[in-house]
Amino acid sequence: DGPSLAVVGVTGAVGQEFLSVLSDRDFPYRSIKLLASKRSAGKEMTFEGRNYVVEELTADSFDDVDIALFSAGGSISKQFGPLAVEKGTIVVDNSSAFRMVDDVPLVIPEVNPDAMAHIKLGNGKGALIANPNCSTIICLMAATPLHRRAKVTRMVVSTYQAASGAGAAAMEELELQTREVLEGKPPTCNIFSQQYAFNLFSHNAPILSNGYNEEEMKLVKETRKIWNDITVRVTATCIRVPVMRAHAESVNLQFETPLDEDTAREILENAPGVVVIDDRPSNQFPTPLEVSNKDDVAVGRIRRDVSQDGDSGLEIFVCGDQIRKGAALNAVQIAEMLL
Ligand code: 2RA
Repeated sequence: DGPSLAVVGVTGAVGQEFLSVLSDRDFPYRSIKLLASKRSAGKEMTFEGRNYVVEELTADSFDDVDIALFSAGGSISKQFGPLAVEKGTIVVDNSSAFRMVDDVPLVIPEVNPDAMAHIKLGNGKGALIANPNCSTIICLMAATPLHRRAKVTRMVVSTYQAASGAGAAAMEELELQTREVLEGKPPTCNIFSQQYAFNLFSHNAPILSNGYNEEEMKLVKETRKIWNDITVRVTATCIRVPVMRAHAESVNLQFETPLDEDTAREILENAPGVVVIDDRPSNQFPTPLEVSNKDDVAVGRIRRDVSQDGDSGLEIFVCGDQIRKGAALNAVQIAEMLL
């Protein structure tokens, strides 16, 4: 038993991870529709021992759907999300299309579940809930427990973002380029305009008039919305690095009230969805490979910020799987809150 589901963008990296997470967590559903573009319609997929044929996404796809998980890009979400809501579907949208719309909850279940408390399944009323950007989710899973205790007044984030954030094709290109470079061949650059293997570059998102790119401003704006705090000062530098599927982020926090590193470590050790990897003697700290394909976000390098007076500043280093907790797991957890 359970709700009827639809997965929109099922052939993409996040779409496939939706299915993995739904299965891993035994999400209850009475039916599931696999939806994709015309190009992918007709493909056969096996899910939980049953064979499905991918259907083309149309305006009529949501007639009998209770919950739809979207990850097919902003334009598809804009075109079909509102149509699904009109049919009474609750849409959990992984795109950036609606994240900053005032009455659309932007939710990390461990962080701000109350933001979607008014949305109920089964009353025939559709709704739209936005999944935050992956680098925002990963950062705030660690920063929020500390914020709740000592109120963050300023957050400086430097991200080291994996290929998966640019899609499955970017992951394939990273692998191809790595082979090519090792074989002394010129790298194939289709997804990115420059060599990615053995290199790193400023995130590929468009640069805005203030010199920040869209990825950086997502972190700034989404943090303020999720924390419901327009006073917190946030700045970010987002970099694409040659790593497959997990983001790493260096986070500097300034607090309104002092927070010493031991207390911070204790808070993080008790934080939901967070694991502390902070072994100074053996220099063992979070790595993208360690967190890949896992649910938890790992945090380490927990230390007082020596550039600040007393315990008003803290440095941490966070790693999280971009496709899982950064996208699919977070969205499925949102859907679980509707059950
Ligand atoms: C990235 N945050 O990593 C984006 C994916 N949504 O490029």
